[in-house]
Amino acid sequence: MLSAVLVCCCALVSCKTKKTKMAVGFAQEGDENAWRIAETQSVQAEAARRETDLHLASAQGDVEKQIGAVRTFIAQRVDAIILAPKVETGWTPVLKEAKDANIPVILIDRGVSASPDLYATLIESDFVEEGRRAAQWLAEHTRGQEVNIVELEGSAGSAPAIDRKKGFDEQIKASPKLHILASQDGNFTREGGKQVMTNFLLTLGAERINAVYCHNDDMALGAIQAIEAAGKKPGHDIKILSIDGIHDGIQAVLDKKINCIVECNPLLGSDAFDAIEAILLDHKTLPKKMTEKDALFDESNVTKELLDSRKY
Ligand code: GYE
Repeated sequence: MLSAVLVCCCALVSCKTKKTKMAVGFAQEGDENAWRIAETQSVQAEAARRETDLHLASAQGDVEKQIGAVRTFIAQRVDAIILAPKVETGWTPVLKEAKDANIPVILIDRGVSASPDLYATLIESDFVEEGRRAAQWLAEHTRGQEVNIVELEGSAGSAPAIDRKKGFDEQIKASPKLHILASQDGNFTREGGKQVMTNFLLTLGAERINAVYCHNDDMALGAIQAIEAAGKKPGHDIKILSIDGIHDGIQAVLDKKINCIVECNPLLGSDAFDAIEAILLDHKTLPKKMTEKDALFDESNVTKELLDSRKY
C-alpha cells in the first residue's frame, strides 16, 4: 500500500518537475556597479537558457526593500529563491518564513549571519583570502620600504566589506612596515571611491599616502580620478590594489594605473541554477558553502588578449 502511494506521489512530482516551468525569485541587493550588473545578467541568462520563469527584484541598496522582495516571492509560491543579501544581519525571520513555506533559498555572492539551517547553500568567493592576497602582494612588492596605506571599504555591514578588511588587516599586522593610515566606506561605487579618496588626499596629504587598498574595482577607478586630480600618478606615486576584475579594472592594470587586482567572479548564474536543480529535481542536500576559485592580476600576467577574453 505504502509503496503504491509512493509510486503515485513520485509520478506526480516528476510530472510537475517535467511539465511545469520552474519559477525562481532573484532578490538582488542593488545595481551599484559593473560587477553587480554582470551578476544580474548572469542569473537572467541562465534562467532563459534553462527556460525558467525568473522573477527579478533589485532592492537598489535598500535592505528593507530586499526583505520585502523575498516575502513577495514566498507569497507567489516560487519554487526557489536566489538571494544576494545586502548586509549580513537581519535575515533570520524571513529565511524562517521561506523554510516554513518549503522554498529553498540559495545565497549567492554574500553570506548572512543567520543559522545555516535556514538556507540551502551559499555560493561565494573567499573574501578573507582576497584581503590577505592583496596585502601579501603589497608586502612582496614594497620590500624594505615603509608604506602608508588608505583603505576604501565596501558598503557597511556587507560580508565582502567585513571580510576583505579582516583578511587585509591580518596580513598587515604580520608586516611591520605596512601601516593603515585611515579607512572609510566608499559604498562599492566609483563616485564613492572618488569622494573618499579626494578627502583622504586633502586631509592626510598626497605625499604621505603610498598605497590605496580598495574593496572593489569601481572604487579604485574613482580613486584614480581623485589621485590624477591631485596631480599624482596612480599606480606609480600611489600604488593601487583592488578586488573584482571587471573589464575597466583589467584595462587599468594594462594602463599601469592599478597595480594588483584579486579576482572575484560575479558569473554565478550557472552555479545557482545547478544548485536549484540538484535540490528540486535530484533531491540532493548541498554543502552549506561552495567557494569560487579566483585569480590574481598584475602587470606580470595581464595582456590585451586576457582583457579581450574577460566575460565581465
Ligand atoms: O566585489 C562589489 C559588489 O558582493 C562580492 O559587491 C560582491 C561585491 C563586489 O558591489 O563590486
